[in-house]
Amino acid sequence: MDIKSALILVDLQNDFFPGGALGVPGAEAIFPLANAIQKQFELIIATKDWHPKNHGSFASNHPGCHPFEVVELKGISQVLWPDHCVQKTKGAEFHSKLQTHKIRHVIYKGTDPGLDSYSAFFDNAHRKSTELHQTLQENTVNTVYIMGLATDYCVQYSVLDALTLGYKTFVILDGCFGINKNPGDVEQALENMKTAGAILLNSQAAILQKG
Ligand code: VGL
Ligand code: ZN
Repeated sequence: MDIKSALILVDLQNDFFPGGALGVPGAEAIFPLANAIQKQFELIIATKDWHPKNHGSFASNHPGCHPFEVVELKGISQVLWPDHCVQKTKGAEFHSKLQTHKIRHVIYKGTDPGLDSYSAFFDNAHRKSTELHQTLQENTVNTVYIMGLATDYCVQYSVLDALTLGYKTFVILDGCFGINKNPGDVEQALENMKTAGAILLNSQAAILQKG
């Protein structure tokens, strides 16, 4: 089978970088690598966490609750976050250090106020899908390289769904940074992805392999 691959850049938005509403420690180290690796790909897709102001994942929308507490939302467990990536705000924009001219599609997720969406493919209840799978199918992609933020949330769930949907899935390790709400979360996420069949590699190896 011919390999046709796509690069998926997950949530490289201001709010997920240090200084942002939900800054991931160390994440700014991603830029040299995110920009360099784009040269190896013809098809680059980026995702955006894109919440309405009244989003159910925001602690501010649950009176008496605080960020990082866990509640139930429509029957599923939900971590409450500080307000982040609110539609059309500066925090939801791509970071200015990210090269964006080669990004062909932007996939928006987390738009339903009642449901969160860590995965770039489906909401957390697997009720609705984004346009990502269809976009990949239209481009006859069978292999995805995934990197971005955060390892233990959106990267992990996007990778697991990509595998379930049948994509050969590479995770670019040095291109992922995690939140580690609980110590060990990132390690566990990497283990989960590996167990599900993802191939974990670093950016240099990905470049060599693709070059
Ligand atoms: C994310 C928490 C809340 C992510 C998005 O991009 O990993 N994490 N919303
Ligand atoms: Zn979010």
